[in-house]
Amino acid sequence: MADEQTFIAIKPDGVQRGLVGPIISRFENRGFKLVAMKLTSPSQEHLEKHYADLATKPFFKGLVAYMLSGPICAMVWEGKDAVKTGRTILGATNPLASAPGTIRGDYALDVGRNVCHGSDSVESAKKEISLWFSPSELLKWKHSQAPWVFE
Ligand code: YYY
Ligand code: MG
Repeated sequence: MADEQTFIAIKPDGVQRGLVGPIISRFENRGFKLVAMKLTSPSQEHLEKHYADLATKPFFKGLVAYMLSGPICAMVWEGKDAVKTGRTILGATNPLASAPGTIRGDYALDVGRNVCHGSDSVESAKKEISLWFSPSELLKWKHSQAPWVFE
């Protein structure tokens, strides 16, 4: 599945803490291709839609407030097994359970400030990409390093 896409978003704490570059580097270094990216401050309604599956959770209100607290760097990354590998790069939801070497395991301590979002399935990646980006924002381009990354 060389062309699988996943939605990755650097949350407001990640942007404020200057982690945009280091997080992008992890996906670039692994061999993934960036197909869309924007710094954005979405509405409450948009964020409630993004986290609709969690609407009944006790932390939902705080989660939406946190996501509204500053700009978010929204991205789409493409490559082999991008969704599952993206989650591996991210680490566990609770940073205390995230292995060192993962984004959350290296940069976070608290579940409510876990720095970065990544789609949890191919189906949710499709939903999230279409919520955050219009089709024209997803660029089709040839990654010159692809033959050096893929057999
Ligand atoms: O996909 P992931 O971000 O790893 O976790 P989700 O279960 O989808 O929860 C989304 C988001 O909610 C999580 O990144 C932090 C926050 N959250 C929380 O504040 N407290 C919890 N007990 C669980 C999740
Ligand atoms: Mg999730």
